[in-house]
Amino acid sequence: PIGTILGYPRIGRRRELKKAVESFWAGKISVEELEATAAELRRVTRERLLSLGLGRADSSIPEAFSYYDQVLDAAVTVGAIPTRFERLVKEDGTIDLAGYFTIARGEGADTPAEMTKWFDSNYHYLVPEIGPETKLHLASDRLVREVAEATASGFRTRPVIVGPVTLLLLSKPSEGAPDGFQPLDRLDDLLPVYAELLAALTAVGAEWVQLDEPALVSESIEVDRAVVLAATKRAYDLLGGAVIRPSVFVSAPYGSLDDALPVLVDTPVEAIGIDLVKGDLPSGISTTKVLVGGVVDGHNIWRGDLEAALSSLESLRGLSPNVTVSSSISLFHTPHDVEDEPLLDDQLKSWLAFADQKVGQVATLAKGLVEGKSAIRAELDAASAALADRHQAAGVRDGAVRARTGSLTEADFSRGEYGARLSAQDAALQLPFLPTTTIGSFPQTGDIRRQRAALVSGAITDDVYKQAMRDEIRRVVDLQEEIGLDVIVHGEPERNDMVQYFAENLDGFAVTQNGWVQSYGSRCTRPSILWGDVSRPAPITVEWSTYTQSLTEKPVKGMLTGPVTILAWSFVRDDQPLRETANQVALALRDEIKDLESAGIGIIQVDEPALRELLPLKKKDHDDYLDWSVGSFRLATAGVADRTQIHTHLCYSEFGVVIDAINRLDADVTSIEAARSKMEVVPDIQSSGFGRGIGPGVYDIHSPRVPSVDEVSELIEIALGSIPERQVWINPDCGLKTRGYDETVESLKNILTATRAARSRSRA
Ligand code: THG
Ligand code: ZN
Repeated sequence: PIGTILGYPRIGRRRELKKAVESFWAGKISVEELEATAAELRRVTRERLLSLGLGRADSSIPEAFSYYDQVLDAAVTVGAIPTRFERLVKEDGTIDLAGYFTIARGEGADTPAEMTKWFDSNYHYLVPEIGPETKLHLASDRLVREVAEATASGFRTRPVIVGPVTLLLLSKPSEGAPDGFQPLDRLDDLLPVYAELLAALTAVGAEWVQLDEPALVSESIEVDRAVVLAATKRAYDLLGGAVIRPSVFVSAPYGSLDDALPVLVDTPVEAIGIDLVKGDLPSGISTTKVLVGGVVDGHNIWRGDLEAALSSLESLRGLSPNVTVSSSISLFHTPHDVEDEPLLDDQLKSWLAFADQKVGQVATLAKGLVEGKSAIRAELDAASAALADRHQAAGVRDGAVRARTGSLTEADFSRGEYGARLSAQDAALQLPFLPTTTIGSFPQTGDIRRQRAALVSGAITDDVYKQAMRDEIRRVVDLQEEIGLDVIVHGEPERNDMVQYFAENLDGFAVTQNGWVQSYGSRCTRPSILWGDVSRPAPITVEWSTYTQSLTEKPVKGMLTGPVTILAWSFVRDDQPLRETANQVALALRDEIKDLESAGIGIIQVDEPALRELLPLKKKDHDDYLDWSVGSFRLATAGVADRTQIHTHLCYSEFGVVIDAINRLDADVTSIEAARSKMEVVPDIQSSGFGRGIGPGVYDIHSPRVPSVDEVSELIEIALGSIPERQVWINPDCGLKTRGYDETVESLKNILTATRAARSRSRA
């Protein structure tokens, strides 16, 4: 094929897959009904991709469906089933759909596979567990059946599966694996399984197969690079040497292949995918293999510069006479269709390309490659005109905003010395030893969601909605008082999502109606679109926080989402450095923080759960990232008086790499996720010289389990064992939004009981 995409959204334009999967889990539909819905989605996807310009019979349409996660799919396909779930493998060695979901979701005491971030996207995959004992074999023919299904309906599609090297590099050693074992040690046992799969795919009509090897572009893989390259060579020499197989297309999305490119060129594979958006144009290569140039950006929703994309492809022709065009990465990180957004401003829409529009761009570029530039002149001109329009449009550049970011000085990024802040805060806040608080959100009940839906549909007025939220806040405050928490939150009932809420209240952002993107499993988010210079037309949270403070004598903590997280969980503009965008958001938040302070709010939390998430894949980019990300947090928070206490919250584990950065945020109090790992991170925090307040979570909110008083006491003791007690705060791991009230109340009561006991032990 001359044009293709590496993958397409699987969740459905109306999240049909999410709804069907969740109905199946709830026992409301049968497995047959679920499979029928999934088959219909695949059919609709093939027909749609055909109508958008991909080919029916040329293998340009990817067969890249997943019920939950593509890494779990690959693991299950090759029999990499965690030991604790071996009972799910049936006598004939296969595992069915129910078993597949059980690995993803856990069952009873058997915890689900761990979830972690997929490269530099906002998607999370399930971590396979592989040990010397793992019985690698073809355990699922799902992909084979899907290709057969396509063939039967008159399509020749290209099956997509995570490749063997990436599968092993993303796996962790199984629980019983001996010290020093690495999943990659099993490569030679895994390759025959892939070879068998390739033969089976050939038998049902596949002429090409796509093996995704994004791990080859990442430096965050802990295995030695020389070992990775040797494994790559071995894997593709062997698979390339298989007698019965489709043509092999190895794709390497999310960055530059660097030294892995010559290695792949030196194997018998037929095509290599090169990400020309995140990665650089390779040099020093000359080959007759098909080079698939990923020039249509799958990371964002911009229509982009089509003319530049075509030039990149032409440059690629300097390396190989056989050049094909594709998306840079799978399109499953973008929503389905801009045309599905009737409420979005028409001018903004003309600058955007969601998955369907990006497929159209691929088709256009493919035509340009074959017929020459003149054949697509009109499309190139239209794209350039949209880009020019975007460049000069009102709101994209705002003189006042730019004047402000342009005149920042070092002093704008720094607060006073911590010792003075600590004394001022102790005097102002009068908190007890081991102060207790929550991360900010309380359970989002069905009633709260119904009120918001009623507001959006116009069934209730703004006033009625606000009153309902105030009533909810009063209940949440009373509850915290009754439980005995020291720092009170309002519970965030008025927020749909911690990023979208701010996007809706800041200039420079747009939000979508149907722009869902899969986050993990059946869970989706609707990233906001940050399209222009950011400013704050009016205070956002001040009214809610002051109302809350009017209900209690205890200090109320104002709650904001930090600049890095707002950027990380939105589609951000690509026409200026992230640093500039981050500083604009930071200044809007700085104004909000000043207003909260002036309104008498003495504690303000600025959440940055995504600080670790946005860390670039290549080490050479780390320093610059940490510099602007930490800088933007400091810019947001450094405008307050010494007496005002700034909190931050981080989650999603893996603090190691960013621990210095957390320290440099200079927050007075930092709460982090720690309960699940039994405070594993605490000694690290301590040895990094962290001298300010720290609240390692004592309640794992990801599980409905209520921790006992003893359990919480034990975690508190671990924290007190390595952190000077003056610094320790007591709080849950994360917000309580996804929990129910019963377990929340019981857990918080246990936390308070354990805290009181620790207080009296320490005093004694
Ligand atoms: N907000 C935003 N992005 C995020 C998170 C967030 N990205 C990373 C992380 N958190 C992802 N985690 C989740 C957790 C829950 C859900 C989605 C991503 C979730 N979504 C609802 C669903 O799919 O049913 C829909 C939510 C809604 O109605 O708005 O539960 O917290 N922006
Ligand atoms: Zn959290």
